[in-house]
Amino acid sequence: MAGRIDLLLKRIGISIVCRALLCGCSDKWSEMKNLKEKIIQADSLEGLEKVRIELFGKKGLLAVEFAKLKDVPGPEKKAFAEELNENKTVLQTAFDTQYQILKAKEIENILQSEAIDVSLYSTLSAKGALHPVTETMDRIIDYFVALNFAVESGPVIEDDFHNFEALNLPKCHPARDMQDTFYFNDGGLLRTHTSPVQIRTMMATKPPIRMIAPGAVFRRDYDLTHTPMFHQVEGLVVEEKGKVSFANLKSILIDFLRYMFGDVKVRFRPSFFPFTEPSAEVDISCIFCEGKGCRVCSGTGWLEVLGCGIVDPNVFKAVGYEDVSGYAFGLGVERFAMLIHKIPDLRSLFEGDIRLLEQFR
Ligand code: 2U9
Repeated sequence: MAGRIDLLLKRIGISIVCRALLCGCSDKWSEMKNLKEKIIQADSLEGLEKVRIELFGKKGLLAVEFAKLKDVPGPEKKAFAEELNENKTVLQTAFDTQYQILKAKEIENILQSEAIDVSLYSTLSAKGALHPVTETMDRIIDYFVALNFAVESGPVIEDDFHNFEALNLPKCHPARDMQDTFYFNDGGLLRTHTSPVQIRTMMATKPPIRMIAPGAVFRRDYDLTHTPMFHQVEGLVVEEKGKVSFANLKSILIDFLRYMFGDVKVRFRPSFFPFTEPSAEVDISCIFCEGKGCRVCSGTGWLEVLGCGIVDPNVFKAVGYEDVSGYAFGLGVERFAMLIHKIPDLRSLFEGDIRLLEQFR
């Protein structure tokens, strides 16, 4: 043991005199010597801390010895104090050295126990994936961007003019009930479609216009196929009067729907929207039964996917456009995502259940 102490003391550069002091020359210091042994033998930081308290603590050995100084007779006081201080230095150095040794050991143990073998093969993968609605939205946007449509956005909190009035939906118009609205007390509302973005774009720029408006919209609806918040992509093309026709609208939408759903038949059914005249609803042949009739298409062989029409002149009047014609269309992104990914309940898209999302990795 004396050999080990000697070795350590040499390592920490303690003087021969001090070693003599600590290595058992004086009985007076035997307790300190024991504590120094304890320091060197401490094999954990907790153990070392206990020795520190015994030695350097408020009521520790050194404090007790220093307190005795006042009772040492005058001629011996200086030697006593010097010896005490030298011992204190030696013990402190021994303590610091042992602390560093034990701390290094502790770090080494942590590094070893927490080491990750990066070469190990793992079947567990926490790879992320785009939400099916985002992915479908991106695909739709990509199509129209490739055709040089600008992508526009606008506020989600709207006013009556941009959401209804300018779109040929005057107050008390029964068609307003088609889109049950969330209102704020000050008359503001959550937009029920992205059409106000087209109104704002037209009011801010001159024709021609070729734009899509993707974004979240809000309606008071909640069932298997409706959620209070969903996403739309609407499109608008405005040109000089006579330059666009329903034929242009048909051709672009047929191409778009085949890009989204593959080799489907497309049909246009006459319909009504306040902002377009004439208007049509657009169906594709059922992608589940190829038009034979199944549960998803309610036996009809057709799936309704979007609405469209020639922009009503009243809309152009509201934004101050003259001598123009245009077409517009609108679709629900969730409906597209449900059909593409065969998701039966729309609400599952918004539950944030990782098991659903994992299927789209
Ligand atoms: C302006 C002029 C015309 C946008 C249009 C539809 C037809 C349509 C629905 C599809 C499913 C909404 O999400 S959905 O419920 N949309 O059928 N949307 S025409 O027409 C416009 C828009 C803006 C200035």
